[in-house]
Amino acid sequence: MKTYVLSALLLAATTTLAHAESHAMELPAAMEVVAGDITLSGAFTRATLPNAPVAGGFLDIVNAGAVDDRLISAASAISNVTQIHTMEMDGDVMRMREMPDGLVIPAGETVHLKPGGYHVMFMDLTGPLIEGETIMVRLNFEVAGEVDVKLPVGATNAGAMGMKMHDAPAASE
Ligand SMILES: [Cu+2]
Repeated sequence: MKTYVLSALLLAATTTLAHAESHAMELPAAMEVVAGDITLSGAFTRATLPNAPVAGGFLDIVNAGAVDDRLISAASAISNVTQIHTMEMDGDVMRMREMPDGLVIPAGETVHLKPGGYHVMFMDLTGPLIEGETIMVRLNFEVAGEVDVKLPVGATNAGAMGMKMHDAPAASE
């Protein structure tokens, strides 16, 4: 709390700061969705700039079960192609890549889909994503089956990395 107040005084860009300070973003409260042993929470996406061809979807996936599950695919009306992506180093460059076999959600573990890491990739968008709106995404799990989740659309930098913000708060004016 103290940190928050201090930072709020220092920064005009309190929106970004709030993301760094708390998982409870100022987005409409992301609903928790339970399907069998799988629980989805903290889902969000980001507003797109005009004519942006792609957007990312982020959420936390908990597998409380005794067997591994796998996020096989995703689909949404906002994109003609939707893939599950990972980020990996290609030489000195971080690139994203489709995971053709999907993303394993190990038994008893939580997998975070977040900016800079695993994400749902919305490609060939059918329209812009507008901050404050909500999009629907259908996730298809090997064990838990199809699960629909709402992704509130945050700012273009929603969920920007907290660590970075903490390390260099002055950099964001
Ligand atoms: Cu991607």
